Amino acid sequence: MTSEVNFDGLVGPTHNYAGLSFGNRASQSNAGEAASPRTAALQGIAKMRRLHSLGVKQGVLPPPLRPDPAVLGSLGFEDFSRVVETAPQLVPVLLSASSMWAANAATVSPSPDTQDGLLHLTPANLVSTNHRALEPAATAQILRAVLADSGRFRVHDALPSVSAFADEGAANHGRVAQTHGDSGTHLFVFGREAHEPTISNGFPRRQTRLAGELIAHQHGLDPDRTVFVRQSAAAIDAGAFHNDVVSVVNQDVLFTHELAFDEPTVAYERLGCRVVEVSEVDVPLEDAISSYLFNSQLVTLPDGSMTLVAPIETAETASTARYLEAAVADPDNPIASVQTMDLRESMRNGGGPACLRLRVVMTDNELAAVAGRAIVDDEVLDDLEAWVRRHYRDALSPADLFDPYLVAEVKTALRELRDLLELPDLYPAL
Ligand code: SUG
Repeated sequence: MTSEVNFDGLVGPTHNYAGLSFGNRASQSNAGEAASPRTAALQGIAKMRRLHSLGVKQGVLPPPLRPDPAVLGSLGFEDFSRVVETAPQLVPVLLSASSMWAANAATVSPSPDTQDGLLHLTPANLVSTNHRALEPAATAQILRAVLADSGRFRVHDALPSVSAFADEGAANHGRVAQTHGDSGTHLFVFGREAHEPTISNGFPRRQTRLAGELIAHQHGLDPDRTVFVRQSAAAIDAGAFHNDVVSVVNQDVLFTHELAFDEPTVAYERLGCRVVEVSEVDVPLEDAISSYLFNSQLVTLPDGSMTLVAPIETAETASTARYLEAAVADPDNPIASVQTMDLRESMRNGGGPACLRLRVVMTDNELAAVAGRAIVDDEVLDDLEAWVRRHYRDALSPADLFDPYLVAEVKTALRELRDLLELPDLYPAL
């Protein structure tokens, strides 16, 4: 059997609102507020538990060590306290917990689609934002610790960190397949060509077409089964800094806002899938982006029906609440049910349910080869919850990032997490 596993990024102990992401409206508008790492992590674990209880396979990707000792070294610092004293503007950048948004961890090509029959992953270089550009090496290390079986999994290095190869991972990628086990068609969404500027007037275009083309080639995908589509300028400039803010694919269904793509009809035809298109009249782009309707997880349940795991904000926004009520009542709409989740801590930094997870389609043998306790059940989730309650602060303001005890607390917590998850190779520097 083949199934889709949702690997969620576990929120790290330094979760905070530093306003680091230009073009991400939530990150900008909540800058400077106090965050609650504990609440954020518990909200994330509650989502994993909901998916698991629905019968959907669930995995976890642990947070990287922050600050990253290799990054500190490359900046010429032996000790983080020197950064605090001499380069305070780098403190939020070096302590960001942004790897929690696992949709940006990597692009994934499952084994039915690749030439060599391996499951391929390429960590995203995330070069478009300073704080996220520091993630890829640690992400590769974590993916290699979790997917250690080199006879089945191939974790590449990220593309070089230059603007022409700007890559944001699975957040701009979708896989269309009749069932998860069938071979798929890969949708690569880009905001610009490699030679075009990142910003013309509006917000940054974080993904190039070239990055997707290189990854498709690296993974050995069939060129006839890859589709490259430009994200609409309207969507990016309204705040859809990743395509997964305005559309989502599950199996043979594309759930999308009508303004998501530059040439939507061409895209739909090339994908050849069922399209559930939501009009601007029914849900204005503005509402779609503030509620994160399309940043929901569209998942197939064991009975074959599809459910939408949506942020609670979709129930609080009139147009999206109305849309979802009608969708569930409509027998022709594949969304048969909706689960709303409170993920406000992550949402306030621009991360909804779909941002928090990396989808990996796996055969049973691949699933069995996942290392340690990274495939979770209630017992692992209970252990993670207790671990969060032991180690995470209830509140963290930007000023608290300068607290000399914070870094020591992170180290103690992550050492314990490594043992809890039985993943000895997670943090070579610890
Ligand atoms: O890259 N926010 C993330 C949110 C990522 C959401 N992911 C997807 N849509 N798949 C980003 O903009 C904010 C951090 C801060 O401001 O402190 C941040 O990095």
